[in-house]
Amino acid sequence: MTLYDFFKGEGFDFYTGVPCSEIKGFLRDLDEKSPGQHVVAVREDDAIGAAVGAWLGGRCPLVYMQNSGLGNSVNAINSLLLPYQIPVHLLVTMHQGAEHQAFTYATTKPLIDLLGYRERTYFAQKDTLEDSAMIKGPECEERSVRERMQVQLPPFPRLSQEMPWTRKESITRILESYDDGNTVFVSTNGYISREHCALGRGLGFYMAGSMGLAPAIGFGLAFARLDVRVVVINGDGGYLMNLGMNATIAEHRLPNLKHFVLKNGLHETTGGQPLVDVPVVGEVEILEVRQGGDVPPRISIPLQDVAHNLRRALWKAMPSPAPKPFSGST
Ligand SMILES: Cc1ncc(C[n+]2csc(CCOP(=O)(O)OP(=O)(O)O)c2C)c(N)n1
Ligand SMILES: [Mg+2]
Repeated sequence: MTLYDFFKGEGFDFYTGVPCSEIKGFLRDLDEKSPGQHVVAVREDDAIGAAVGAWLGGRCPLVYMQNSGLGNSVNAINSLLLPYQIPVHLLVTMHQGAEHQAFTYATTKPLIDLLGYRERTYFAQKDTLEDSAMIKGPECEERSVRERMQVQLPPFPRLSQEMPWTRKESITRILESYDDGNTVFVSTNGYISREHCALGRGLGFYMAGSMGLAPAIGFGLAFARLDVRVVVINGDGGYLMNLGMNATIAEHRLPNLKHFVLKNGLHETTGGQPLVDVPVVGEVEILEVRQGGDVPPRISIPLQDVAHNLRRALWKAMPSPAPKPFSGST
């Protein structure tokens, strides 16, 4: 059985990752046979973020990576997948051969064990899985593949640029302007998600850790669910940490995704250390935000409830097969 047939049979219906030659047959199959379910990422942690978004939207995601990409993924596993209990499965290739790969090869499985991620990790070499008997299958409500439903959504309204507002005023204005009952707000870690959570309006995903991945999560959700609008509320620190994701977002041109960056010129949450200026990469709206102001309350909600309740709410809002399935390459 090919890797492609195996994973399809397991019920996976969203695939993303950074390519490795060990699984080139699998990747070719994905491109040929599963348009609308495969996104090539530029970093492995971006892929994990996108997989989280897709899972929130009702998909069963698989993230593939070369073992050298596991190092890029540790924070996403530790501060996103594990605390929110989001069952993203990994396919890690055991690439080896060159001298510089020896250390990575030797530490890949111990690292997965240390992270406590063995039961959701498949290992592969040369387009073949190593024994996968100990891997839990995807825990999805339905194993049948959901089509991406193209639904005519109203365009995003424009936010007027009278500035600068405080962080709280800016977030309030974004929530008020975009909350139509069908919009999910994804906010970056630190003061921004704390403020967003305290304001508690609309459907929300409050990122506690995984700095830099808010746009990846928003992208995965918007990609999986063309019938839902997604607004990402990022900080300039979070944005600068991961500019590559914006290039991926620009390439896919999703009409249902909006990305705001609240620019205060600081890492304000960690005490106000200065930041370099933000370049505009792709479709991003940069809002000047006044420095200082009130410190928002700490988030004290169970993180797994945030993720699982949001997925349930979005699952209920899954369009029935009335709208036309979308098969293009948005
Ligand atoms: C990988 C990682 N590095 C550092 C931190 C510490 N940290 C938390 S919030 C934050 C600043 C975020 O800056 P920005 O996105 O501009 O938001 P602001 O605090 O300015 O509102 C930092 C550096 C972290 N959480 N994760
Ligand atoms: Mg900032």
